[in-house]
Amino acid sequence: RRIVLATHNPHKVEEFRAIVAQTRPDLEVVGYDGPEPVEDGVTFAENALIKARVAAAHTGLPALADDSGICVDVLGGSPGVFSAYWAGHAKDARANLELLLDQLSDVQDPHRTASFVSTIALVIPVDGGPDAATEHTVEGRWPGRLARVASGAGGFGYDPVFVPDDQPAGAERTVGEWSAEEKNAASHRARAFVALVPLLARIP
Ligand code: ITT
Repeated sequence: RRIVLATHNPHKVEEFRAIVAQTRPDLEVVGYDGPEPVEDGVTFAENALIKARVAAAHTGLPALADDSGICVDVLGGSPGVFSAYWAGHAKDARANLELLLDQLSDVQDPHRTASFVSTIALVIPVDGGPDAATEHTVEGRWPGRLARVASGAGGFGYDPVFVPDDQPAGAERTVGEWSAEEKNAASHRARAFVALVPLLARIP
């Protein structure tokens, strides 16, 4: 059975394929290259639904979308839904994380806490018209803190500056230094997917 993943971010496609293969190897995750919707929601859930609805309507397939970001406690949850564009309009991952490190330059531990958040929307088209669909959203949160300097070349986005809490005591590795397997077993996206699994059973 095919399910379309409504993202233009190739890293998300790779991570979803690995995560889905662990629990639902029967699902074939297909990419989406249709129109890119305007993400003008103010929450992760709104933006994830905006993306999944467009892909479901465009393909007629059940659609998944992830809207995600990093939420820094001392910044009141920012960058949050603005994570992709934190340093401007160019979706420049390096500029984004450098700006964030600058903004936190005076903040000492233990106040550098942050979480990665992933909200996954599932939109299942149903018989009864092009606009008829059932919709679900789930959230995964991965707590940690911001490193002082970027390190590691793995992953994408803010991975080189995010130090998850769930690692052996004393370990200080950023997600940029984790393997893809380690990240996909622990991440916000993997946690959201755990909550999604029972809902996937509703796909007819
Ligand atoms: P799509 O909307 O096409 O899915 P996108 O990259 O623009 O792709 P978002 O709007 O959800 O996706 O923005 C999420 C941003 O949050 C992303 O660009 C990264 O900067 C950051 N982010 C999300 N998940 C991340 C992760 O696992 N590791 C590092 N940074 C992440």
